[in-house]
Amino acid sequence: MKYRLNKLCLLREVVKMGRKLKMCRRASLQQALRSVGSKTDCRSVRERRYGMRKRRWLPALALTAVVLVFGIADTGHALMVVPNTNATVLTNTILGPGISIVGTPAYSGGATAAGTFTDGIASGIGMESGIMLSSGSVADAVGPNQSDLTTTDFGLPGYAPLDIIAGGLTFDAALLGFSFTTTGEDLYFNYVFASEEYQEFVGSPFNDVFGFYVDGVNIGLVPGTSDPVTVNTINPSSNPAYYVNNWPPPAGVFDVEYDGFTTVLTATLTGLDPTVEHTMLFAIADTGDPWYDATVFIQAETFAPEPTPSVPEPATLILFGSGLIGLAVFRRRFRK
Ligand SMILES: [Ca+2]
Ligand SMILES: [Ca+2]
Ligand SMILES: [Ca+2]
Repeated sequence: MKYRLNKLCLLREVVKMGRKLKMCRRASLQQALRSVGSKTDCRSVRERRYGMRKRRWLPALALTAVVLVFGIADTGHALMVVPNTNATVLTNTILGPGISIVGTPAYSGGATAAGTFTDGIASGIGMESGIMLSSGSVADAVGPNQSDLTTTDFGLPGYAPLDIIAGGLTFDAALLGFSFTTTGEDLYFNYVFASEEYQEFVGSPFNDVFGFYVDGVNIGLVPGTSDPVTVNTINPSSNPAYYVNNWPPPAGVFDVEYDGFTTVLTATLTGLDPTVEHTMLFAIADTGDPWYDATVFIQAETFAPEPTPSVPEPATLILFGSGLIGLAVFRRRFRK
C-alpha cells in the first residue's frame, strides 16, 4: 500500500514537472519574443524553438505556377479598407435577398480587427467588396506585400471551438454573430481566407483558423470534404487548387499584404428549416501564438438562400481578353 502511494506521488510529481516545463517553455518563448520586439526576431525565435526552416524553393515554384495559370495580375489598384466594429453595419453588408436579421448582431474582438473593404477585384482577392474579420488589424491588409511578418498582438483570448478545429490553443479571436430567418432551405456565402503564416509555417502548430458556425455547425470547409479550412489544409501541397500564393515579399503577385490566401470559396449548407430562427457565428483566430495575422474576407450581399457566382480573377479576364484579341488578329490575317 505504502509502495503504491509512493508510486502515485511520484507519478503526480512527474506530471507536475511536465506541466511546469511546458509553461516555462511557453513563458520563455513569449518573454523572448516580447524582449526582442522585432518581427524578424520573432521568426528566428520560432525557428529556433520549433526547428522551422525557410523553404525558399516553395514560393518560387508556387509563384511560377500562379504566373503560368493566371498570367500577370493587375497590381495597379490598392485594396480599400475601412476599420469598423459595428456588428449591425458588418452584418447588413453581407446580407443578400431572402434573409432577415432577428435582434441585434454582436461583435467581439480587437478594436481594429473588423471592417469593410472595396476594390478587392483589382487587388487580386477575387471579390469586389464585403467585410473582413481578422486576428490582427484589418488596415494592414492593404498591399503590396511588403513583409512576411505582419502582426498585431491584441492580447485577447482565442475561441474554444476554434481550438478544436486548429488542433491547438487559439489567440486574438474576432467573432461576429447574429440570429436570422430565411425564405429558403439552403444557405450560401462567398469568402476568402488569408494568412501571414503562409508559407513558412505551413504544417506547423501555427495553424491559423476560422469557423463559420450555423446553429453551432462549422460550414467553412474545404470543397467536397469535411475538413475545415486552415493554413494546414489549403496550401501549396494540400488542396493547392484552392491556394493563391503571394509570397515572398516584396515580390508578391497580388496587391494585398497577406503572403497567401484561398481562391474564392462558397460556404454551403443545405436543409435549413425556413420555419425557425437560426444562429450564425463567424470566428477567426491565430493559432499557437498571437502573431502573423489571419483574415477572412466575406463577399458583400452573398449571405443568401441562393448562391452568388464569384467574379473571375482579373488576371483571368486579362488572359481571356488577350485570347479574344489574338483570335481577332488571326481571323483578320486568315481573311487576307
Ligand atoms: Ca505579408
Ligand atoms: Ca494577433
Ligand atoms: Ca497567426
